[in-house]
Amino acid sequence: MASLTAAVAVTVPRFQGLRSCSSPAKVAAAVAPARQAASAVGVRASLKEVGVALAATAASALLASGALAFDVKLGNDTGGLEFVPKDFSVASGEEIVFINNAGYPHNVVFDPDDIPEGVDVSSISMDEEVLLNGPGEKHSVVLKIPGSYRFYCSPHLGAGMVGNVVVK
Ligand SMILES: *[C@@H]1O[C@H](CO)[C@@H](O)[C@H](O)[C@H]1NC(C)=O
Ligand SMILES: [Cu+2]
Repeated sequence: MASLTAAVAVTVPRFQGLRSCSSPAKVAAAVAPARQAASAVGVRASLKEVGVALAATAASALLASGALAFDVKLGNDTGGLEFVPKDFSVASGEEIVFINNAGYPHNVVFDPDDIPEGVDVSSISMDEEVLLNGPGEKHSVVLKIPGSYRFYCSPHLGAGMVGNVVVK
């Protein structure tokens, strides 16, 4: 619960829709009927269960909507040829969004020899020849199989533009 709360607090400001649907007024409105139902049967414990169920529903909805996406910059802010961050971990099923920042063109190619067994590399990689040329252009992936995945930018591989993500 604590980590869920922290994740939501960090990422929600990017999303107007989510911000409004998680406003205190609407949360109170959603919880109020549950409170009445609980007091009607007079079981204190059921209130707690409703809370847990609401949190679980909210967490899966956030995951499905990409609201918990992990952003990675392509090129650092001064045009350095690196992923920012370049070593990180995400939860299985969490969306990773690579965003063109500076020093482009860039791309995101997963190393077929350095990803978990059973992963179809073509479903997560960009083509070596395809480049993100404009600011803010994106490549999004969702990695479900746990393990370590190595990726690189093909035009800048020689310059050491490589990264690694661990899916937990
Ligand atoms: C960007 O990368 C370059 C080259 O690696 C480095 O010298 C520079 O300090 C980095 N800038 C920032 C803002 O991290
Ligand atoms: Cu690059």
